[in-house]
Amino acid sequence: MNQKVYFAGSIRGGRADAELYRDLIEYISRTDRVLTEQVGDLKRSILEQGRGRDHEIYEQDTAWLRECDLVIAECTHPSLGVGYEMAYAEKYEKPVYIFYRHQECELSAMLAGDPYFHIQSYETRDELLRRIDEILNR
Ligand code: 6IA
Repeated sequence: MNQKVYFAGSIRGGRADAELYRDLIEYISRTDRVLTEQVGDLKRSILEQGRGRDHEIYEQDTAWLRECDLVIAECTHPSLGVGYEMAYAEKYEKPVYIFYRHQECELSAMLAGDPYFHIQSYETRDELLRRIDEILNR
């Protein structure tokens, strides 16, 4: 309850799962606080932002990674930014929960091979929501 959750999902890596990210952020927010709501923002386009805000985004996101209680990442769609965030969270010893749909992707060995991460594959959205409930002690 009321934990600060850093939710990570692909932005420039591809927005095919953006609706799923939005739904997960909404689901987590029922009891806890998601710091990174923009990851599920369907109204903003990755084309809109240009490169001018990149440093600001980096500073804000790394500050949130240091501040959060735990990290939840959906990694089915590969993203350089999400990979960086996973390593950054490990450096600051944050618990990191990584989800992916094994039928659609082969998770990078740099995540799958790192025993620090809690990695779970899933097939259905209900299964994913149940696992999130467990993580959040609901
Ligand atoms: O390499 P990627 O862009 O796929 O990296 C995605 C990850 O980096 C996400 O988990 C975010 O936490 C972070 N990130 C990347 N771009 C942004 C961003 N852009 N705002 C905040 N965090 C970001 C502006 C908003 C965008 C929806 C237009």
